[in-house]
Amino acid sequence: MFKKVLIANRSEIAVRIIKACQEIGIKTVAVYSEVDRRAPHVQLADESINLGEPTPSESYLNIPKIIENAQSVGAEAIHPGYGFLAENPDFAKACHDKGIKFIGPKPEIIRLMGDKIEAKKTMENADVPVIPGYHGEKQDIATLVKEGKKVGFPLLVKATAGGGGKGMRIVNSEDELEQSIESAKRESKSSFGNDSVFLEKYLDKPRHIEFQILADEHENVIHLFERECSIQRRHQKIIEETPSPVMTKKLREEMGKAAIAAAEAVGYTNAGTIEFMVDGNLNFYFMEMNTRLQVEHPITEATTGIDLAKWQLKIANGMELALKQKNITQRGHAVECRVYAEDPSNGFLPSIGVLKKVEPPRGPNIRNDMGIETNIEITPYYDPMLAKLVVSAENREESINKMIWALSNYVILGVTTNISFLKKVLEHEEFKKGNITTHFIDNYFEDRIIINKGLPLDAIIALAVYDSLHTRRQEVVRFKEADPHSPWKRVGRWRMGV
Ligand code: MV4
Repeated sequence: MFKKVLIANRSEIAVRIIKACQEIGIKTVAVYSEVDRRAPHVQLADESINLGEPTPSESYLNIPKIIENAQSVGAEAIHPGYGFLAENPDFAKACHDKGIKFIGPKPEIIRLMGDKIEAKKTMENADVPVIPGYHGEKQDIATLVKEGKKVGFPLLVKATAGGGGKGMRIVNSEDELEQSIESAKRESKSSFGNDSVFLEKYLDKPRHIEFQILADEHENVIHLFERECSIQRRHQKIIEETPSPVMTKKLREEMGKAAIAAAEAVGYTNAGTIEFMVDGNLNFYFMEMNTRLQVEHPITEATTGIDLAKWQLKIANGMELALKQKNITQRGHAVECRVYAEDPSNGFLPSIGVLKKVEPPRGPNIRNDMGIETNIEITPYYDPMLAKLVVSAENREESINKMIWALSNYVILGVTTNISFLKKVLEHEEFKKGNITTHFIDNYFEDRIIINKGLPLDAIIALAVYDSLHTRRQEVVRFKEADPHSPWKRVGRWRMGV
């Protein structure tokens, strides 16, 4: 096994990966920027390296700095987590060129999957269903307009280098087509430095359902079932669950087969995710492949008992998958909520400040993946996700109710969070019935959500102080009564103000 691994990331995912390494006996090296000096991932790691300025390009995105440091501390491998450098083929290649194992697939596969047109063509050739549309080489406006008319309306224009809604346009009729293509191209050019686009039929009642796969370096590929990720806000997932409420045994078998075919088509290795769109008639289509460990991986771990982060390390070290598809089973139901430092009553604006108190809910089958703790400062430099809360139970209804309980018992003071908003989504009748699409939040919620924010922070602190004093006084009284020699025995009813 590797003796030392560098984790090129921060927050909860860095913590998650460091723990996986430590369980196998691998020494860990954290990297951090100035503002993360005291962050949990730095405290937990065996060694840590200061990357300097907090700006991502200076720190967590700084390829030469990270690689030089990995070499100087003697790390044999780098785990990129998600985001930052996780799907950057140049980084994977740079690791490889310096003799450092990149924990993920080969650079060429990351590059291929980053090009959405090439990815779709590859999948089409492997008989994996893709969303009907135009994903050809020709990028002149006349060709795109002609092809768009063939696709029909409504359609979507999407950026070839994109993902996550950037450079995307909905086109409802022929007269909007040319303008939408041009503006999608402009946005793609400025966001990705590449103006290539493709066209897709706009699916009705779409759901985002993805399959987790694991592939070793000896041509074994397995899938670990699906995750339902339709609950998104501005193309950010906020609640994920498994199994999907629409999944049937037959559909799961078909989609699982397609997911494995997709991975095999490119000679994929390590952990990956095949994203599908499923329409209202349960037709499924390949959308894209994520070549990383995902934010929502814990719900798969909770229902299969398989540790994905540890398998990433074992696979990267050349180990063969001991797991056979027929032996992988799913038990119960799991839900994940992403807790963000943002204000639902103010357009979900990020909220910054020092965390005065962090006390997550605890209990059986409750998992908290966190990169925060009391006294940590939330700055504007990075993603405002604070933590992930994952619960599991026997079935969907129980795990939703458990999640509502857990969110109700989550204490974060110092910044505004989306916790009350998450609860409102889980309490929605249509959500409870499993009637969800990628447009659920847009359909049922406004951008400004009136939420009972509770008491102001000062009042909460005053109450907390009062409460702790009150508790101590009771303890003193109990102590007094238990011990006949207590000095309190001699002071009668007089007490200091404790
Ligand atoms: C779609 C779609 C419907 N049909 N593709 C792509 C990026 C992802 N974050 C959203 N995407 C979608 N792709 C086809 N063929 C619906 C979405 C979609 C969406 C589209 C427009 C406006 C808001 C949306 C929210 C979630 C998903």
